[in-house]
Amino acid sequence: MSNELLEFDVIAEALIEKAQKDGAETMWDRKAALKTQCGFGEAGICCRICVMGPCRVSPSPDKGAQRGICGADRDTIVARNFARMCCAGTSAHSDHVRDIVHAMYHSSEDGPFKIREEGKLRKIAAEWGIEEADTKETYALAHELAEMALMEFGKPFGTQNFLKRAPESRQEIWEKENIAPRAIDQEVVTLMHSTHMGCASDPESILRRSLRTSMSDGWGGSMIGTEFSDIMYGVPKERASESNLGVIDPEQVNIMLHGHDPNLAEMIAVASKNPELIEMAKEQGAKGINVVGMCCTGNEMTMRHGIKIAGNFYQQEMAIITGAVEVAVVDVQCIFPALPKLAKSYHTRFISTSPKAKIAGDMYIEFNEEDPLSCAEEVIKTAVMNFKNRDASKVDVPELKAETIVGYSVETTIGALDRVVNSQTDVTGTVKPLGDLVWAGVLRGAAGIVGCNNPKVEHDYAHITLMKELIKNDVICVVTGCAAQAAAKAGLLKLEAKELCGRGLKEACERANIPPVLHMGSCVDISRILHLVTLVANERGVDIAELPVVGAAPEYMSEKAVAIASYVVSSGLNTYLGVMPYVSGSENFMKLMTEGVKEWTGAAYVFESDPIKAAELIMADIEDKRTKLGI
Ligand code: NFS
Ligand code: SF4
Repeated sequence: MSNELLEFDVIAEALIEKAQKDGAETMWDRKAALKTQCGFGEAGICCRICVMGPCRVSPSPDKGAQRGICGADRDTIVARNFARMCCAGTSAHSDHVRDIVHAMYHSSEDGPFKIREEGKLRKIAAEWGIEEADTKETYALAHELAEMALMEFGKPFGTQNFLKRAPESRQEIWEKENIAPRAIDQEVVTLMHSTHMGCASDPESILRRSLRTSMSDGWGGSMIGTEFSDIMYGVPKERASESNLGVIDPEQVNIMLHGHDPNLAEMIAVASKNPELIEMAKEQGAKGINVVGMCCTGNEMTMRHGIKIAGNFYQQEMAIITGAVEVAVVDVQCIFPALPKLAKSYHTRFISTSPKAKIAGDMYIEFNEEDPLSCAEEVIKTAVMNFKNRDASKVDVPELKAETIVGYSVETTIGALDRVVNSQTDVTGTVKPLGDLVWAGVLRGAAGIVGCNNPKVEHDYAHITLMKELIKNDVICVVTGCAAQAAAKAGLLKLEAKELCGRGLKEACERANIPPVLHMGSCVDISRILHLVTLVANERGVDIAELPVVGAAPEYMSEKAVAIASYVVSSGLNTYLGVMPYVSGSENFMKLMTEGVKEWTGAAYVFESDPIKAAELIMADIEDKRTKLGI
């Protein structure tokens, strides 16, 4: 285990030592056992798309095998592998969103799934062209909208409804470049087809199709997910929360919610307030029931309920190693299959709930949208009854936690911006103040910083370093996913973080009473960032690519992040990746990603692993955009 990797995270080292003492295996043990990772895989030049392979071709054009058995060269092989990552990433986001839409389809006045934001329901219904959207009975309208959303996954004709939000110039680019996404399922299926053995070999065509598929995530599945979750569970508002492993309370029954789909998490939040279950917990000697969040479920729950965040991706094992988690309950995505085994080193019960992500090794309680509360109650009862099985000698919860402010949905952000303007004389309820701040140079620009943790990068180091560098240079940051949790833990989501900013951003934070880094939610909620950027572009009458705004994923690891980068680039924003995707084996494909794509979308992928250098590149990028705008 390399200790220098861990210096940034003061908690990690102690807990990894504890794991060793407890005989528990962690990702670091497994990483060490893997020894050197496969160079061919890392370069993307191993193909196992058909069973004549696997074919690994040489990274060098001068020596070694140049083609696989079928004749596919390194450009084709790299492009196809990349495309399939976009397919999987798009599928993951969008298919979890499909479940959210199903829940809305099952919503009713007296059932567990309700419509909490009628105004937003009617607004989206009108946006999508449903007639009489302002007068129809609420649940009839919700069911109609849900059916329409389900068609976004499989409609035979047309493109995604939400594309119309974008500036016209952007919509024209998407049409012209043939990257306007059609039905989500269709885009994924057709790209899987294109990358089947003996189909597309042209890397440019494969990259374009990858962009289109990813677009069906960003402007399709993810945007639907955000808007529909808001309609059912509430639009996030500014609220206080806490973050880091110290939110696990040794005196309570601790339930760690991990995964992505707000359906399960919302039901657990409801059930955890059931007085009978709380009473039951007290009978077992606990002070109460403490639900804590991990990864994107943690983001969803903290944004809407202020439920505390136990940590980000890299900390899922550490939470269990504290010895104080009664139940780790999960649904889909980013869950280590190692958790059930790890849980057995402690008293923790591991419960998987989704037929799409049945994880072997401990309990399975299926979550069913038609009777969602029964699963939630069973999970809580299991946790409560497990409290007595805790081994006090193995309990060690680090005291570290940070205060944080979360909840910056587009609506809430606009509300905060209203504090900047004079409500007597200026219009309120728009993004104009944000545009004004950027145009006046008080803010130099904005950066969306998103994505995961990856053991290839020192934990949270790249996230935090990049954010700190940018806010120092008056660039406001909007964050989601595990990057948002990194910011939370580092204290960047507090009002006091303004002290780390340049003069302009500090002043803006003071006037709007916001932190310089805004938590916008889960990774699906990157659609909120797209929406906000779109509103600013529309308000200024410019294209998204003209704005001094960038995307960054400094520590990503998942296929979802690859799809995200691809739809952000397609949306016109340069996207800075801190970890190299598996494309280095093809110089031509890399060139397409870093240059070629710019000619189609006005933006490109930028690879830079050093966050300080990335910040320099971003500042140059932002200043260049400003010069071109003449501001
Ligand atoms: Ni995003 Fe959320 Fe975290 Fe990465 Fe995983 S939790 S959807 S994929 S690891 S940011
Ligand atoms: Fe090899 Fe071609 Fe089959 Fe890939 S598709 S495994 S390169 S023969």
